[in-house]
This record gives sequence, structure tokens and C-alpha cells, in this order.
Amino acid sequence: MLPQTGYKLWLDYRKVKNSELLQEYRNQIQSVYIQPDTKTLEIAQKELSVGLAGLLGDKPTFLERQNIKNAIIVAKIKDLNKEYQALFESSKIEENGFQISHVKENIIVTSNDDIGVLYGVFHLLKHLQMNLPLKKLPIFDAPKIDLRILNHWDNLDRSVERGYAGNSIWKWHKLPGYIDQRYIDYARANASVGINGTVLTNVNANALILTPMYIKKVAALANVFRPYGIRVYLTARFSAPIEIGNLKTADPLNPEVRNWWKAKIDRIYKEIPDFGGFLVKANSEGQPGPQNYGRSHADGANMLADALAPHKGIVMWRAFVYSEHDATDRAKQAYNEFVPLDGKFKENVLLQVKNGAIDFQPREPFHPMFGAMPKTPLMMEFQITQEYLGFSTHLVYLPKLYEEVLQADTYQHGKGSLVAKVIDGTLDHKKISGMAGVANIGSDVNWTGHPFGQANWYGFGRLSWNPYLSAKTIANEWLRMTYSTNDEFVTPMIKMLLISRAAVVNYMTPLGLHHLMDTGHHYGPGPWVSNLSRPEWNPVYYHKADSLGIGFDRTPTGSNATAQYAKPVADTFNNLETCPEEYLLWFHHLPWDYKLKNGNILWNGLALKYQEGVGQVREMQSLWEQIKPYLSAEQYQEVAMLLSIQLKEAKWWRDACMSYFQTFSKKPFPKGMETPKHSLKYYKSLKFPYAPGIRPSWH
Ligand code: BDP
Repeated sequence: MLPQTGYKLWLDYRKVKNSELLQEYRNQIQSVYIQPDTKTLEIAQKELSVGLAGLLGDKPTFLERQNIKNAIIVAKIKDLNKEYQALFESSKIEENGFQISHVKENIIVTSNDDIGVLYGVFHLLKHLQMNLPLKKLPIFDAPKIDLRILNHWDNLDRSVERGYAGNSIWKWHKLPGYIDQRYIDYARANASVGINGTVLTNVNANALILTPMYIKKVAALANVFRPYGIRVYLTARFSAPIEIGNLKTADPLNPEVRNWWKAKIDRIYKEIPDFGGFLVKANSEGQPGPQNYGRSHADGANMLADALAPHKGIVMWRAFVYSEHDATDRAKQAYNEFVPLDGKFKENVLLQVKNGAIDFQPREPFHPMFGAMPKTPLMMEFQITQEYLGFSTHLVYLPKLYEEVLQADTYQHGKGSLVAKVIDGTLDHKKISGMAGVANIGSDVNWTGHPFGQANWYGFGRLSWNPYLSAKTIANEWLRMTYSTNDEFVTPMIKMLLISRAAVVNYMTPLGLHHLMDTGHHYGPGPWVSNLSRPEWNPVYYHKADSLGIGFDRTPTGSNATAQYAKPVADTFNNLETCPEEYLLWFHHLPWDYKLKNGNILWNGLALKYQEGVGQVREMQSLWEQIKPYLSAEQYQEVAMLLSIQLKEAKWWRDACMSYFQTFSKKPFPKGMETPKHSLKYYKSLKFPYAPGIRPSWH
């Protein structure tokens, strides 16, 4: 038997073990009707063939007629037999939505469009993979968010910024002639969770991707992805007209610049008729942008939007901006910059906003822009790759983080104005909606480095389809599809996934601390770092520890960042009685002997939170031991090794941070916290010059 490499992701289609259920499936769905008259339906047919063969042990029979019994009938509504059509026409299936129902001893998978049919097929296969009884049908489902997009921070030299799973999967040098099987498997995996777009290149963009040679390569990828319902997008470097167009300026109001982009975009659409559009990082961390010419973000975005509009392309303009020339709290800067522009963007512009106002920390309160731009479609940007979360070494189940943000209440229009409703566009009746995830995918055999990183890709896809799903539901699906349907396996594993996010928050940045990571690579702790050129790149900027206490005062006595939230939210955060303790030091600077809700003083409470994080990793280890019998030796061993590194590093975080903070608090470690093994000097001396994921120039 080949070792389980993880390459097949959640689409392993293992044979159903329960013999009664297997019999039920075999009796009812051994044959299939599908007319593969489009590429998408061909893919659906192939998936059914592979999936049913795996799950039932025998290849299904494909039939030519619909008047059959005990079969799966897969077709668009308009291609169903008249008698079936009548049943589905009235059910008003939305675009790319599907319905799976029992009709006259058959199971019908249908939709108005091919992609909806393909999604339905994947959904039916998931139902079987999870070993659910067929009587649990019918199922109606449709995506609640229009754009469900992966962002690859992949460079043309195949390095991946913040990538921890090997090189980029895009083999630019061999494209367009050579189509790697990975492209197909990637598209298939994405389609299985409803992801319908991919930005192929890094937000720190390279203008060369827009040259004819590269556009041909992009077109080849677009051709692979099209039948899977996936559109291709690129990052646009704002200064491209200068760099590859020989113009003297990239001023968005300059007619020559506008013409250059128009011609460039028209050319792209000649090669890629369904090109999705651009993702742009402008005037952020050294990237060029409209402000270089005294223009606003709206001027820049609208210029591209105008050129894309005739082709139905869109602009995703990133709101991740902050400036070293701006002395205001970094957490306030994006809001200050963009909220006054609400209503000024063209219809095909979305602002892409990170989940929190700083930068993909283990925990951040939701970004205040989410409650503040009723006239502009706001896309969520989550990070799937674990830049600040232990790379692909630590097991951290991110849907828990995503769920927390999506369920947060902005109070924009009173109670119940959830971030999820901002994102799916329902809160202010937006015409277009989107969610982006910074991919954790690379050339590693198992795609994501840590085998459990796959759950984060899967979970992002599911939440971009339906932002109201619970992290627990998603964990249950992924575990059953990927590993085993045995409850004795699934129950402890759900527990492990759900505590993993709390664990990382506790052992890295508890009680609202943030950005304590060491320089450049962002891997281990570096709370002492204070020597970087930009103040807001230094951890000391964020924790503000001193002899009196610790934390960032963002209330009206401090930076007043809380004023960017709706009043009920601001009031909750401002008031120490009501501020959730998980955000305490995000919003307040408090004395070391401040009394926490459980009666501990802050210093002791902080230490015990770090300790709790370490304890949670131990708990994850013991849960992993418990499910050993359900795994192959390799599967068990791989994660067991990673968990023991995670434990070691959780202790490292605790010991380094607490030893450093102790230089201010001057208090002893409380009972219950294990004593650090090394001196602060030792922790400060640790260096990781070749940690993965950073730009070569930063080494
Ligand atoms: C930060 C990363 C940096 C990215 C930046 C961004 O450290 O590599 O370029 O975000 O999102 O988290 O633009």
C-alpha cells in the first residue's frame, strides 16, 4: 500500500466501511445518468466515476436514459425529462446553486447552470463520504458570497511570500506548454468547496506578469480552471506603465496612463475572455500607488475599474495601508484613509479589508471599517497561510478565528449587524460581495505543509460559500472526509481542532497582546524588538510595557481608536467592566496589579494564560495519542512530531515573553507557571536567518 501522502486532500473517497450503509448506497446509486456535453459536465462525470468507485468499491454504470430507477440523474433543469423539470422549475435555484432530491426512486442533482451541477455532484459525494444516509436528502444550497477567492502571494521566481509549504505551484518557466497535473487537482479541490477565483501573483506585485509572454502563461492556467468555475485574477503593480510601458508617470488621471491600462486590459481579455480583474496593493509598505501623484485611492481604483468595466472585470483594492509618516495609531489609519471615500468608488470596485486593523494576528477585534462603509462593497481578507501563527509547523485550526470575526456584531444598523452580513452584502444590499483567503498552498506533497493546514483551506472555502457555517460543522466535515468517519476518531479530533486556536492565542499573545513576533520572519517571540526603522514595525509599539503596566490604550484617554466603532461597540471596549478580557490589552494600558475577573492580578493572570496555552498543546498531544489506532503509522508520526515541536515552541513563547515582561513588572512568576529554562539573554540571541516565507532581500 502506498503511504498516505495527503495529496488527495479531502477527496480521498475511501470505501464505506459500514456494510449496511454500503448496501443501501449500492442498491440506490450504482448507476448514473449524465450527458457530458460540456467540459464542466465531463468533469462532473469523472468525479462521480472516481468517487463512487472509491466509496462503493465498484465503478458505476453510466446510462443513456433518464427513465430509470435507483440511479443518480445529473443534469441542468432544462435538460431533465419533462416530468422532472416541472418539479424543479418552481424551486428557483439561484446562480451556481443546486438541489439534490429523491424523485421516483432516483436521486436528482440539478441546477440552472453547469457549475451548479458540478457543485451539486461534489456535495452529493461529500454526503456519501460522510456516510450520511440517503434519506437525509433533499439538499438545497447556493453560495451566499459572489467572489470566493484565493490570493497567492507567489512570486515569478516561484518563491512564496509567507509561504510555508514549499515553492509556488505555478511553474511559470514551463507554461504555457506544460500543464502540470497539480493545476487540475488544484482546480478540482477548489471547486469541491466552491472557490471560484484565484489571484495567481503576490500583492507585492511584479509588473512583468502583465507582459505578453506572461499573459500567455496565465491564459493557459485560465483554460485549465475555466470548466471548474474558477476565474483567474492578477495583481497589478501601479507603476507598471512606467516599468513596462515606458511612460514617464503612472498618474491615474493622466490620459496616456489611462490609455495604457485600457490597451493592456483589452489585450488581456483577447487572451482570457473571462479574466476576473485585478487585486491591488497600493501606497502600502513601499508599493507605488495613486498617492505618489497626489491622487486618492479612489482615483487609482476607478481608473482601473473604468478600463475593466466593459469586460465585466473587477478591482479588488486593498485597504491594508499604514504610513511611517503618520504618527496616529496604526490601527486607525486604514479607516481614516478609506471611510471618507465611501460612495466614491466605481461599481466594480471592492475594498479588500483584512479581518483586523493590524495584521493577521492570532486574535484581533474585527476591523472597524466593516461597520462604516455602507456604500462600498467590502471584501473580507483572511490569511490561510500561518504567517503569525507558527507557519506550517503549528496545528492551528483557523475556521475558529474566521467564525469569531464573521460573527462579531458591528452594530452598524443596530444589534445583529454581523460582519458576515457586511461581507455577504445583505446588510446594505450590496450588488457584489467577496471573501479572499491568502493561500497556504505550495509544492509540498500534501499541499499545505502541515497536514492539518488542509483544514484551513477547506474551511476558508466553506465559509466563503456560507459565512454563517460554524467552525465545528466544518471540522466535522473535513475530518470525516479526510481521515475517518468513526465517531471515536471524530469526536476527540473536533475537540483538538477547536482548542488549537485558543492555544495559539494563549501561548503567543494572550489577553489582547499583539504583534510580539520577531523581525522579518514573524516566527518566534521578539517582544523586546525596538530598533526597526518604522516605529509601528516594533513590538514595543504594540505592548507598551513599562514599570507601571502593559497594553495599548485605544480608548478616549489614548489613541481613541475605539471611536471608529459604532457607539455600542466602542462603549463595550472602552469600559473595563464590559471589555472582553480577550481584548483587554488591545484596548487598555493597565497596571501590573490590575484585578482580572477571576481575581488574579494582571501579571499573574498573564503568566497563567501563557501557561494555559502550553497546557492546551499538551491536551492536543494527548488527544492525538487517543486516536492513534485510526491512523497509519506515517500519519500518526508526522503530526506527533509536529505537535512536539509545537509544545517546545509554546514554552519558548511563554518563557521568552514572560522573562522579558518581568524586567518591567519586577514580580515573581506565579505558582502554576513553569519556570523558564533559559535566561532572557538566551531567548534574545536566537536567530533564524533562513526562516521560510520572507523576501530574499530581507534575509
Ligand atoms: C504582512 C506581511 C507582508 C505582506 C503584507 C500584506 O508580512 O509580507 O506583504 O502583510 O498583506 O502581513 O500586504
